[in-house]
Amino acid sequence: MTKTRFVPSDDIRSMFSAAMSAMYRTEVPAYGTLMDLVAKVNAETLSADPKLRERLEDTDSLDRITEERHGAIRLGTPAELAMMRRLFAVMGMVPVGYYDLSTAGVPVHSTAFRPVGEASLKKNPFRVFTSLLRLDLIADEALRAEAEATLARRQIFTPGAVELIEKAEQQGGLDRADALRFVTEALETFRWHDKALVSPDMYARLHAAHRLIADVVSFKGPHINHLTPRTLDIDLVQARMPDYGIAPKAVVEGPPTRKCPILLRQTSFKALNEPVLFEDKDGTWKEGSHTARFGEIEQRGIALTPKGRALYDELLNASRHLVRPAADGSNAAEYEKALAEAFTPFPDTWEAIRAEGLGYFAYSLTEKGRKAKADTDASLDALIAEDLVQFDPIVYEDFLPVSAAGIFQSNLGDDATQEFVASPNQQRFELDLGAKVLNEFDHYAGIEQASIADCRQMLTAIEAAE
Ligand code: OOG
Ligand code: NI
Repeated sequence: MTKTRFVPSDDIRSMFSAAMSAMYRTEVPAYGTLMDLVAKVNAETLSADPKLRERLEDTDSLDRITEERHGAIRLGTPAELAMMRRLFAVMGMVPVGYYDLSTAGVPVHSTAFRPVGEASLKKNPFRVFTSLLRLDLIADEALRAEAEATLARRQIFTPGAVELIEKAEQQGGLDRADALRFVTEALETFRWHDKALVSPDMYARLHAAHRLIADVVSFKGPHINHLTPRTLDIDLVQARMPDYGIAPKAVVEGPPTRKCPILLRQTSFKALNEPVLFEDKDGTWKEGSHTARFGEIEQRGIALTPKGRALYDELLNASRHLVRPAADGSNAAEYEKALAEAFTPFPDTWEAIRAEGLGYFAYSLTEKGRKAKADTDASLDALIAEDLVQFDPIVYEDFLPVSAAGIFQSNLGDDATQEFVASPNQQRFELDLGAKVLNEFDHYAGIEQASIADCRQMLTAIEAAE
């Protein structure tokens, strides 16, 4: 009997993200324009900075630099979330991190499904920020019940997708024909539907309760609401968007521009108003519209330790006490200035970030370290001081709740700000998900520890060989 060959899950993810990108460019032409702008800025940045080009050639595949890094969806029920976890697992994506966005006025909590190993991230870094609607935060009980009933009637996965998810789980993978079919079937879930599930009247009521509730409850499925390529110069793309006929959100989310980038900076173009048909009680279709889909860009920096993250949160808060970014962009320059000033206490050299224990680093032997006989009992600092060991920042692969809320707000319409009582409920989320989420700090600490252990092992091997 010949053994079936399974397609590696990393390859299925690559196939899927390429298919999603093609679909989204067709559905949202402005996104294609953004992609072109990003490719242009990346090419310019690389030709102006040969050192950066060299470094990226060593660490990333340069030809895929503008490929999407993430997308986002919003789900309506625990059952949808649980099945989504199983769907992403087929593509080697697992839930990492828990984000409570209720504090920021958005009635959802979220995780990111993403690949975790270095090889998998390199092969294809695609991840999906996935939110679950929290109807428990909606005060109007009648509306909540109506929303629940509407959500209970929809089936967001095709029978083919479910069948292939089960098959992958039973067999431990999918062969080529099944993998291709899986990608096609899975893609259906993320497609845009211009015929709503609800009447114009119900849409209006959901919308009045919160725009996000209307976005989740009114449609047949959780349309992908944005895709996000990586840019090498986010400030430049932000500045040039208007030249390309697309309206950027007011400010770039996250930390200010720095020499040593930390965490994640993001910006987007504003969501488009798209025509939608709503079925009235008499069975006729009424024209209306809905605003949900946009395009985003991201630039990533070093993953911070809990200490570094606490400092980041404190400084970001401090800056927002000084200037709160206005949705219309009227105080954008003032906000940028306040943000940059607020962040002066955050060291801006890799040496200082490391010395103060603010960021995670991957350690490796230097040229000298690979040859020299070292004192294997020496401390890490001593090995670095002797130029035997070097360190490189570990890239932050996750998300930031305050930034995510800023992205949500700007594409839900900027007047949508609403207060909710902060109520993180990771336990409930994990129960609904059917699994625990990976703690991102533990994950980065593990990568750092493993790199140190590797260095020590190699030094010991060199010593033994002498
Ligand atoms: C998700 C917003 C969060 C990000 O990049 O922080 C996000 C959404 O709007 O559904 O994608
Ligand atoms: Ni995003």
